[in-house]
Amino acid sequence: MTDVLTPVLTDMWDVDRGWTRAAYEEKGGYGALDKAFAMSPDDVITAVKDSGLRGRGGAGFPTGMKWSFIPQDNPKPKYLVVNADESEPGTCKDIPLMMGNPHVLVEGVIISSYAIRANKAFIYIRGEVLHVIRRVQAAVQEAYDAGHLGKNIHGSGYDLDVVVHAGAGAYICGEETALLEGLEGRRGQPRLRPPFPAVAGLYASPTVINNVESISSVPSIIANGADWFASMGTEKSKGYGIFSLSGHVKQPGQYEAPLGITLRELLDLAGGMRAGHDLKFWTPGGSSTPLLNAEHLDVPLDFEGVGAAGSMLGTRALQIFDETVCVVRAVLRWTEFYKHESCGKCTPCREGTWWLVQTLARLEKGEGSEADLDLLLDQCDNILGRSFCALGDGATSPISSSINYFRDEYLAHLTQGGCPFDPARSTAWA
Ligand code: L3W
Ligand code: SF4
Repeated sequence: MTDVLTPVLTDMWDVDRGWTRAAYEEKGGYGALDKAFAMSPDDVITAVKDSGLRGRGGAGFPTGMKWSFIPQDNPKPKYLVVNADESEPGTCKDIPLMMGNPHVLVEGVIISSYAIRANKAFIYIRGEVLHVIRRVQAAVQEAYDAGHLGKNIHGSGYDLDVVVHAGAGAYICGEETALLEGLEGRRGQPRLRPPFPAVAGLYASPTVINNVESISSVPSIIANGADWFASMGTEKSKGYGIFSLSGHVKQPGQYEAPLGITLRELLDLAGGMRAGHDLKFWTPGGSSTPLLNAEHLDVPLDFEGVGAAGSMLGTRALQIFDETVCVVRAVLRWTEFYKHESCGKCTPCREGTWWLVQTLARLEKGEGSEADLDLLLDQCDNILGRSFCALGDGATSPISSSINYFRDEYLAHLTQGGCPFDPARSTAWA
């Protein structure tokens, strides 16, 4: 059994008014700032590199390495941008983190900006969550009032301003370059990479973009040391993270644990599956990550373990489905989401997601033929690796993985002339 650690990121969530500066400071918050200011910016980057922290937004790129790509001989201003556009279906970790502990994010922003020598940082929050925007804005204001932000922070000679920006409600703006377009006031569509943002990002200047949870992990690394962080997790996926469990579990919610924990262990923490039901399929990291099934209960939830099982760790958004759910209907629902959110820039995704929905909807209604399964896989092949950004690739993940594990269920729709889970057609519906 993996040791479940003392909460770090979630430790303020149950504290009375834990989102206030007073409560955060009472627990030692903002203590890592002076420790960081006593170090050179390069030493802060080295500490984050040594900790092994990898990006918590889905891709797992090493955070310290990303920071070290910022060219310091470039005379342009440097920027830090926090990607708080959490919109991946099932993903619900950054929003509760910002609600429960906004100051750990603000402290992380200050230390990270100092490390890359940025004097301006942006926190880009998805526009639909006005309550979160207000909470983070209030925390930023409190940090200014206490001298944690602004000029000559803590007498260090270092200046930093933070802007909280509300997005306009497009999933694609979670893609880092579409986010930058949005921040610059343009329509949110991805840019060609390279150049990566580290070289030419916001206003064509060197920019680090990191997920909320990545930046919020930085104060604990500086406060406790890189070795402390690296002592948790697995060999190549260090540290802890927030796993969000939703769906058919007794206690859905966010569980903070070292990387490498398994679904079986997380289910123990969440009270198990709802009474009388069994696990059928699940996503390890949101709907963009290929589905897994009950055979994968003991897969270590780290980048390598989930990869070896044929999926991706992604955002650690575990959506859990029991045997009462029709996988075809679930996949159709996700695919409609991708079709709706496709930004339209490239043909494989813009046209392909439309075709995927047509074919899936036909199958779900029992009106297709077995050849439609091959057609679906062919459509996926024409999107995967041919799209401009990861949205197109992600749209194919639930389809190809569900056909792999549940081909018979697709075929049952054809033999039964519709969804076998429909109460009018079957007793499988609970
Ligand atoms: C400089 C290089 N920088 C890579 C940087 C790059 C980025 C980071 C990772 O997609 C995934 C996606 C979703 N020089 C660099 C370099 N970088 N090479 O490293 O880059 P990349 O391309 O591997 O991934 P990405 O574009 O960041 C993220 C998956 O996560 N995902 C996420 C879903 C959505 C949310 C949300 O709700 N906001 O997180 C879930 O699985 O499908 O595969 O910073 O610049 N040579
Ligand atoms: Fe836009 Fe989809 Fe192409 Fe990405 S893959 S650029 S979301 S059309």
